[in-house]
Amino acid sequence: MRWDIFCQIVDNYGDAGICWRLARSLTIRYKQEVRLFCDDLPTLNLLASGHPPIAGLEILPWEASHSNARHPLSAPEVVIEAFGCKLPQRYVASLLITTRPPVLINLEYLSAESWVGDYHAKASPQTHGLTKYFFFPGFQTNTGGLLLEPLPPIPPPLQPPHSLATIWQQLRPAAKRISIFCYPAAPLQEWLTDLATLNDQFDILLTFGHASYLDQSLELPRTIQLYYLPFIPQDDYDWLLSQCDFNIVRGEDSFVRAQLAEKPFFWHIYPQTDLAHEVKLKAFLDLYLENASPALISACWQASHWQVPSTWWPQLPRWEAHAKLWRAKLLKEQADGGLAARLLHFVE
Ligand code: TRH
Repeated sequence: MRWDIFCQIVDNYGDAGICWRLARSLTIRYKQEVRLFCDDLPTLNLLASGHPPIAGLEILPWEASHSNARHPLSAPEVVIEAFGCKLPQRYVASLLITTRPPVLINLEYLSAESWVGDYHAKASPQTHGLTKYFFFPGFQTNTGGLLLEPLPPIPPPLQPPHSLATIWQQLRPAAKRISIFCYPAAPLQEWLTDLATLNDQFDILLTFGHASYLDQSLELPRTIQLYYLPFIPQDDYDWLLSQCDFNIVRGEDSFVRAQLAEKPFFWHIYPQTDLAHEVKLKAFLDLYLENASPALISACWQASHWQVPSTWWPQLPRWEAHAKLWRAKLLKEQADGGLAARLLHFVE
C-alpha cells in the first residue's frame, strides 16, 4: 500500500524521531511505499543522516503534499497525521475527489494508562467527510503497540559507529557509563555532585545540547568524567543506549529505545503544568515494576523523580536483571510486530 505520513516538528526531536522510525519500519520491514512530508527537513535529516536510501521511502517537504502536480492521481491508501498535526487544506481537498478515499489515521502519543485500550482505533467522522481513526501506541495487547524497529540485537555490536568512535576511545574501561538525555529543568548538577560520592568511576555521556544545562564552574572529582556528544544519527543513539550501564531518557521514542536496549534507565517525562505527566509516569512504573521487589520499586521511583543516585544506585544489579526480563516480556507481548504491524493489520 501507499502511505503518506505527515510530520510537524513542534519542538525537540520526538515527532521526527517517531515518524522516521515508522517510515523505516513500513518500508524496510513491511515493503510498503511511504511518502514522509515534514515541515522541518533539517531536523529530520539530522536523525536520518548517514542512512542509505531506502527503497519505497520518499522524504519530502511539507508543501510538496499539495503543490505536487501528481495529486490527486497518486492518492495513497493511508494517510497518517502524527500527533494530531493539521493536514494542509489543499491536500485534504485533493483526497476528497479521489475515487477511493484513503484511511485517515491520527497517530497519538504513547501512554501506559489503561484507558488507552478503550480509545484505541476508534472512528471519528470529520466535517470534511472523511473518517479519522485514532491510533494509540501502547504496551497492552488492546492498544496500537510499540515501534520496535530496528530491534537492537543482544548482545549489541561492540564496534562504535563513526559518530561515536573518537569519544569511545577516551572512555575508561573500568568506569560505569551513563548516558543523559533529559529536559533542561533537571537538577543535573546536584545529581552529578551526589554521584561523585559513590565509590565508583563514572563516564557520563551528555547528549547534544546538555552542556548548557551545567554551570561552567561545576567541579567534579576525577572519578566523574563528562563527555559532550554531538547530535548523532538515530541508529547511533540507539547503539549508545545499548552500551551504557544506565540511561536517562526523555521523550517517548528514547523511552522505548531504552527499554529495548535492555538496560536500567529512568524516564524524565516531559513536565506538564497540570501534572498529567505524573499520572502517565505512574501508569508506566506500575506496569514496569509489576513483579519487582519492594527495594527495586522504591529505587525506580526515586530515580524517576531525580532523587540523588546514592539513595538508589546500590540496586543497580537487581535493576539490570529486571531490565532483561522486561525486554523479554515486551517482545513477547509485541510478538505480532508491534506498532507498524498493528497499523498495517488495522488498515487492511
Ligand atoms: O525530543 P524529545 O524530547 O521529544 C519529545 C516527545 O515527542 C514527547 O512525547 C513530547 O511530549 C515532547 O517532545 C515535547 O524526545 P524523544 O521522543 O526521545 O525523541 C528524541 C529523538 O531524537 C529520538 O528518536 C532519538 C533521537 N536522537 C538522535 O537521533 N540523536 C541524538 O543525539 C539524540 C540525543 C536523540
